[in-house]
Amino acid sequence: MDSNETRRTQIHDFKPEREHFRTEVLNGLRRAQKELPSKYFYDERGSYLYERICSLDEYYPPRTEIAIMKTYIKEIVELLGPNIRLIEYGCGNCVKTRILLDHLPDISIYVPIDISVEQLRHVSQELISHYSGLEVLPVCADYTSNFKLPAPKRPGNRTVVYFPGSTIGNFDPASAKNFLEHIASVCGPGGALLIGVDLKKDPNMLHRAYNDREGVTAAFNLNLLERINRELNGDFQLDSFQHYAFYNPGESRIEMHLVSLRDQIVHLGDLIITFTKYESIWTESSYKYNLDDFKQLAANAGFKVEKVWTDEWQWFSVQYLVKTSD
Ligand code: AVJ
Repeated sequence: MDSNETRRTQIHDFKPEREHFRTEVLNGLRRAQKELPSKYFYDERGSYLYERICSLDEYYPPRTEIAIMKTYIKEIVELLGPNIRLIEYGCGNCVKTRILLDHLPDISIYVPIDISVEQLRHVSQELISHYSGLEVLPVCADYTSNFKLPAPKRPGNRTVVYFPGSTIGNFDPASAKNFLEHIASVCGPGGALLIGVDLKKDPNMLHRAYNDREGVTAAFNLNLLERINRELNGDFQLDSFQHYAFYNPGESRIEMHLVSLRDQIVHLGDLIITFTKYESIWTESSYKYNLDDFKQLAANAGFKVEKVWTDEWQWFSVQYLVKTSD
């Protein structure tokens, strides 16, 4: 503790470099189907817009997942067990985590990992002042990259990874398997994964969730171009691109695109990117699963699904997976 009794956390910073951002953007925009990685949505404004999305009527996942957590919290914390080290991938504002923390009085270590440094700093400070016995070890990183987890002062009984929000939906099937394998190795022997997985449902409902009436999702999508303009010296004209999102049932995914409304050229520093009218940049996929598909994916990655909780309409699931011994 500091002399003034305020505990402070230090962020372990593996924040992606500007140069890495540039490389990924340029590689994506050079493809026949132009693409941008969805992880770059979350700059300060993007994180704010995502929070607004989360309070939209049409965007059912957050409130559904929170309701599931609250309904089954006793069962959930029972399975997590005492004295755990909890590692969270993409903690955002930690609303769901707090439900866990409130019911895990003996948790030892919490490692929030997020790509957005502003939000991470803010929530870490809040958590340490609210949960006095908890060791908080925040990490700023693109969690699909390589980085080292900070060492705790004292070890926990076992590691549980928390991966809520159906962020796993952003990974295509091959990458999802790789990432779950990576999580399995982070968990170690006896470890577990608590994960939120969005489920297949009426495509019209999915369509509404990614095409809200207020246009917040559209602003969230377009903000990526604004970020590129600012950080990579670009000159995307935002009113020449349009948000376009649809459910692709054959691939079981929402696809978000930004469609060029005219023939145009865009500069990125001294590079030139050309767009033909109605050509798109694919900015995000959000895969939807059924329970059997996800069980199979988990099994392929070294996890056994031990428990599934869902809402009464089976819109969303929270699943507890244990590492199978290898
Ligand atoms: C944060 C990845 C779970 O895929 O539903 C929300 C992001 N994109 N609206 C999702 C998002 C458009 C969201 N995830």
